[in-house]
Amino acid sequence: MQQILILLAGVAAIAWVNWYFFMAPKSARVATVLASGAQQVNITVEGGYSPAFIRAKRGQPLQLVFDRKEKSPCSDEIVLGDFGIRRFLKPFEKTVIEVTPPSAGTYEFACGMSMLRGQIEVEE
Ligand SMILES: [Cu+2]
Repeated sequence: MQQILILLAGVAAIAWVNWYFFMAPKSARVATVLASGAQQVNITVEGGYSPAFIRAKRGQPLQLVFDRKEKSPCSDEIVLGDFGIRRFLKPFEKTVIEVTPPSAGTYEFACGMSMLRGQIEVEE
């Protein structure tokens, strides 16, 4: 009996580890929908992008408000390759970049050197 309990505990622990590392959803921030119908999300830029995972809807304007709280040269530029956008982010200022994701899928954004990265998960 005791052996069965130990076995069950072991199986449960393995299942939990698998879930935690492979199946737990990446914590994504869902863009706020404004009265105008546009979607908006604030992204803090400081040694990375926070949040780095954003969830938004297809076909609606999406305003990415980059709030840069540093002057490290790494985050000088923001690049949204899928939208052909490369923009300078002024230190300690907010820069709004508006895009309209044309279709569902994953869109990436990164710094000018592709060291800092983020993703926009677009749903129908
Ligand atoms: Cu960089």
